[in-house]
Amino acid sequence: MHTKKQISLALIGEPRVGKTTIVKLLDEDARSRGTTYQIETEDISYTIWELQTSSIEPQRLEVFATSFLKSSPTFNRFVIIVTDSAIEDVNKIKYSVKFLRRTFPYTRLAIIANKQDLEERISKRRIEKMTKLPTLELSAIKQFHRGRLVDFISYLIDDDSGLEL
Ligand SMILES: Nc1nc2c(ncn2[C@@H]2O[C@H](COP(=O)(O)OP(=O)(O)OP(=O)(O)O)[C@@H](O)[C@H]2O)c(=O)[nH]1
Ligand SMILES: [Mg+2]
Repeated sequence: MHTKKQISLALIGEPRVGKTTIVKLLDEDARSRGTTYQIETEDISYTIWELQTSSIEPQRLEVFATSFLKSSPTFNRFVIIVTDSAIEDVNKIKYSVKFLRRTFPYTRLAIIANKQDLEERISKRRIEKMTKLPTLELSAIKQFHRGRLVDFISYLIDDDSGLEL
C-alpha cells in the first residue's frame, strides 16, 4: 500500500507579518480546517499550523505545542518563524529562537524574512548570522516568489516537496 509522507509546518510570528499570505502563496485553495490548513500533493500531505506570537499566553502555547508535537512525526515537523524583516521584529527573534527550541524539542527551525519588497528590511545574511538558522528572503504578495518558497521547503524537508506547479 502507498502511504503518503506526513509533513507538519508551523508558521509562527507576530500579527500581520504575512503567515496566511505564505500559506496562500503555496496553495491559494489551501483548505482551512479550523487552526490548520491542509495541502495535498501526490506523495506528501502537508498540515500547516498558524500561530500568532503576540496572542501567546503560556497556556495557549502549551496547548498549541502539545497538539503540534502529538500530531506530527518527529522528523517530519518544522517550525518556521515568520518576520516582516523590520528591525523591531527581527530583534525579537533571538529571544524567540531560544524559547521555541525549548518548547519544540527535536524540531527543525527556520526563518522566513518576509516583506522584502518594503523599505529598510533586514537581510537573510544578517538574520542567519544572528540566529544560525536557514533563512529565506521572501515577498509573499508576489506570485513569482512562489518558486523560492517551494525550493526552500524542499531544502528543509530534504526531499522533493511535490509543490511545483
Ligand atoms: N508589502 C508586503 N505586504 C505583505 C507581504 N506579505 C503579506 N503582506 C500583507 O500583510 C498583511 C498581513 O498579511 P497576513 O498574511 O494576513 O498576515 P498574518 O501573519 O497571517 O496575520 P495574522 O493572522 O493577523 O497574525 C496583508 O495585508 C498582506 O497582504 C509582503 O511580502 N509584502
Ligand atoms: Mg493570518
